[in-house]
Amino acid sequence: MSTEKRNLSDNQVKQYQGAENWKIAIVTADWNPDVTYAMRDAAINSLENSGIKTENIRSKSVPGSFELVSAAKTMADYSDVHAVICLGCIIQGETRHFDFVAQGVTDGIRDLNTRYNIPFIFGVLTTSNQQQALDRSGGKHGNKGDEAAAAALQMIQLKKEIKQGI
Ligand code: DLZ
Repeated sequence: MSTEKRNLSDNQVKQYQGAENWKIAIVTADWNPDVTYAMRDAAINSLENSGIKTENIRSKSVPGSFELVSAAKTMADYSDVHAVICLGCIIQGETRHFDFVAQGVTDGIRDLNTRYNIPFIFGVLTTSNQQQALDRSGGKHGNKGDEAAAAALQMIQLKKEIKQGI
């Protein structure tokens, strides 16, 4: 499935009323740091451009993508963030490890979204090689960190509107 025409990184930065009070957590996997840190930096930049205060962005690292779920859950349990952005990059290797890590983090983030009333954003690349990952973390396919930030803000707004009956 091509994302060329649906690249959220191309979208203009959106502003939301009250966003200066929104708190966002970012959890980033240390595996493939050239990719994941570039996504994290882009996400932070996007959030700030949308009016999120720097002090309201809480950024933490985990060893690998598999640990994203646990850290995201702890963020939800022990902080007052309005959304958790999970960033990782899983690159296909010679063994089936890729499948297990990718399945685990996908299922885990999906489950968090159904169990908690804040959004957990799936910003995990699953690619065949490093070039594909670089293309999506500041390369020709944009930066998925931007997209994750945009998705977080849109979901916070959506949940607010639903709660207010709008
Ligand atoms: C072990 C492993 C491997 C082989 N590949 C990746 C990867 O491509 N991307 C990633 O984020 N993490 C990888 N990991 C580490 C696991 O996510 C996890 O940190 C370890 O299995 C320890 O639980």
